[in-house]
Amino acid sequence: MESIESIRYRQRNFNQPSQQVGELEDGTSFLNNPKKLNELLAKNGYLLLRNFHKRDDVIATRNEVYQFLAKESCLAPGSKIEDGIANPDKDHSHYGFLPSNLYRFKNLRNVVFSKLVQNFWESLFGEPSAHFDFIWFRAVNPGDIPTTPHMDSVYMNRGTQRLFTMWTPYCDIPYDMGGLGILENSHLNKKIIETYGSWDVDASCTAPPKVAREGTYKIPPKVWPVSEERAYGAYHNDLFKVQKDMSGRWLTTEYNIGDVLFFSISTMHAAFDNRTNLIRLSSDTRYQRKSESIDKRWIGENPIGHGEKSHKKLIC
Ligand SMILES: O=C(O)CCC(=O)C(=O)O
Ligand SMILES: [Fe+2]
Repeated sequence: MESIESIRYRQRNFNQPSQQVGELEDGTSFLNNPKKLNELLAKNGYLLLRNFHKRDDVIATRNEVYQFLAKESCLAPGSKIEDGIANPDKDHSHYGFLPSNLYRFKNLRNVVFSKLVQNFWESLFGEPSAHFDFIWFRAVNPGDIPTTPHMDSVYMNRGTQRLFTMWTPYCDIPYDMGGLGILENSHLNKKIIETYGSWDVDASCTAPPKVAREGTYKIPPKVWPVSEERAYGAYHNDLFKVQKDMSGRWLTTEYNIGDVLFFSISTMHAAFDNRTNLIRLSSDTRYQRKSESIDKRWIGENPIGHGEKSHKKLIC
């Protein structure tokens, strides 16, 4: 068993883990107290709830996805499908996000769009909830570059800003498998939220924007970042540097099947290295009040998502 201090990012350890990393606060005991959950979400920018989903539904989804991966020769030959052991001879580089036909998997929809989830949000919102149709489903292979630090807002801020992510693991994720981490108090960092956090990855300037120097944010909000290291919407590829810029510890935990982590689109998060021989499975899905405007890129049978069709030109 490894300790939380062993987590790594891009093969680097934390220099002073006792000050730089910590455990996420567990909100499970307040499950039936929406007032308290709302307070906790506002205070921390996230909610960790253990055993939230029906375990059998999560396991059914996990098995369905591992079966799909087995057909693609992604699992180790001769291994048990449910174990999710990666095929060391397979080039996994084209995976990361699994293909969108997975959305049709009934088991997956039973987990992420269940009555349980719907009731949960309605009790927190105090009014009907809605969700994006798009489902982000990730298979993270041993040695893959983990998710870079980002706020979800840069990918989905064309509707309400009161939008929340539900991150669901489909296997147990001990520290050495690299689960999700939250940067403590990042959701309260107005300066970063109003600069980096209000970018839109599908927008660009008609005139070239001033190139931002590292650590400075002179680019007008809503503009695609031009510097390399912020490509694909990351605040920065270097998780350690993000911590220096913003302070706060990186908070994570060991996740078990059934657990969920909810967070706001202005909460900085990232993942850690998967140092096991197993494929890590998780989904992320989005929820909001039904009465508020919704980002149309993620709605419908075949959401248009990022790219050409979503491109917005700005004068800046
Ligand atoms: O699972 C991951 O590695 C990243 C998840 C994420 O970025 C999200 O849930 O918004
Ligand atoms: Fe994210």
